[in-house]
Amino acid sequence: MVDLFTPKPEHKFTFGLWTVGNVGRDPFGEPVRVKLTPVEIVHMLAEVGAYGVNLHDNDLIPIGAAPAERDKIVEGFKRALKDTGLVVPMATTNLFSDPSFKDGAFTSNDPRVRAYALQKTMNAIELGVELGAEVYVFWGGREGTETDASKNPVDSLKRFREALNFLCAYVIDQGFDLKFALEAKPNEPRGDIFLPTTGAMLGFIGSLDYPEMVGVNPEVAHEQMAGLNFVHHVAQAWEAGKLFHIDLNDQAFGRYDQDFRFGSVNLKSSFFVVKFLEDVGYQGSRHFDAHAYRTEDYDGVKAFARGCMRTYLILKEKAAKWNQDPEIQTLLAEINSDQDHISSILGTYNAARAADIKARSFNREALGKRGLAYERLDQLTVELLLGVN
Ligand code: DIG
Ligand code: MN
Ligand code: MN
Repeated sequence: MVDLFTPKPEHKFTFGLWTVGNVGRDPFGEPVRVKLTPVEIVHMLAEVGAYGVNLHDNDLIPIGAAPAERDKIVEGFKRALKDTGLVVPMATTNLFSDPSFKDGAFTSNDPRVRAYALQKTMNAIELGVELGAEVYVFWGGREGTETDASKNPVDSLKRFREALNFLCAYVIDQGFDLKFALEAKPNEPRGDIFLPTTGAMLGFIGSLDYPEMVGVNPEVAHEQMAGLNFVHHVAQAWEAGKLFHIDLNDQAFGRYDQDFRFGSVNLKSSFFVVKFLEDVGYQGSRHFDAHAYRTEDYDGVKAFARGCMRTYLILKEKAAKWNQDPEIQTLLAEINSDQDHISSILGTYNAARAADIKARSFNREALGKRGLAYERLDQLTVELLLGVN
């Protein structure tokens, strides 16, 4: 059935090979689904209506594969992309699965590991560029500690900065048209991961040699694991011109990284994420870095993928309704009214403005007594989401 909520390429919905290809292994159980080939995953994503597919290097090329095998795999993958019309907007490096990265990659205490991580990333960047990727994600899943006796956090930041500067310079030297997107996570698989939130990443980018090349890839679950408001983080990244990519999923607070289907836990915060992205005209991928419940077979995995995209589109339609709802918009106009025409004295400093503000008399009691009608506004939002208005 084709309806308003049927995904189309213009929606730019993408999934990683590792998401719908997740075989359901977890720390307490073995795989529950057979492993699909990357080509089978591409065809499954085409069947559910995705626009693109993302990948870590080793999602496609087995680690240690000979160049001839690598090229053969890439050719077959490119054929599947051509047959289905799917694109590869984003690529990244797996710097967390192989035991050599057990103590991190760029922040490892072993310079041989740091050098190997650079080599692996340069090769993975070449793979991503060959497949057409325009965004390159760095998620430092092992860049952290269990005991702070093991690493000096300042040295770790310097090592991470050195690696990113090196790789930015490599991309420039190769003439690649590629932007870097840093993805934060507070913990798991390490006890604590360096640069744990998108805010920390935004503060770090300014210290790099090529800050204009580097943005962020906020993930819903990762900010919510830290108890933070995801849309506030996305808004700060957007306002800084650094929202280069986004990982959509869902998460219950105080849990391990659940990577649930988008909108399956926090409907209201998912609504405000979609509303923000659509209101500002975000042009990037809507990437679902999520996976189906371990209970599911591949029909369930397809239902999971369809659910991510369908929920996004339903919330997109709700956001349009919210923006047109007369009672909501009237309330917002009242809430933001400039009753005494005060906004004219706010803005950039000048001596006259400072004198004017200092000379003003403000009725502090009246300001404190004003009712802001947020309860009514939020109830209208909830009722819109519940479909009663
Ligand atoms: C996990 O949230 C990370 C890795 O899956 C990947 O490096 C990145 C890309 O979305 N997200
Ligand atoms: Mn995650
Ligand atoms: Mn992610």
